[in-house]
Amino acid sequence: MRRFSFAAVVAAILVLPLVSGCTKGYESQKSADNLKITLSVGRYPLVKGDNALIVKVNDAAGKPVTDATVNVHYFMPAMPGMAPMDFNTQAVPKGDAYSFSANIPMEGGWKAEVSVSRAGNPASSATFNIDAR
Ligand SMILES: [Cu+2]
Repeated sequence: MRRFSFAAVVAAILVLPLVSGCTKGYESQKSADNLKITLSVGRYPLVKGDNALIVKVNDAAGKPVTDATVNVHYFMPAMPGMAPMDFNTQAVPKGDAYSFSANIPMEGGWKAEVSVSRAGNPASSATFNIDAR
């Protein structure tokens, strides 16, 4: 019994990081003109199907920008035997941030170009690399 428990503990120690690695989130921040754009997702890598992502926008003073129009272009560049896959969606305000759903049809490397427009300003954009498995 004691031997079995020890084996179970060792197995848990070896397996837990692998399991948590699969559910660890993603967060990346990029500068775009005077703004900081942060893309995050709770479950990463993305999966085939629907994924809920969050965009945060902060101004030069670090204050959340909540009055912007946030468009997301997510795409998989052309690969041998596959035409490029392109999707556009508008993120909707959610608290101090914006949320959108990305429906991913294929595993692999994707890019998300996030464009932020504020009244009277040209759009600022940043591109993020995201993986789907
Ligand atoms: Cu592809």
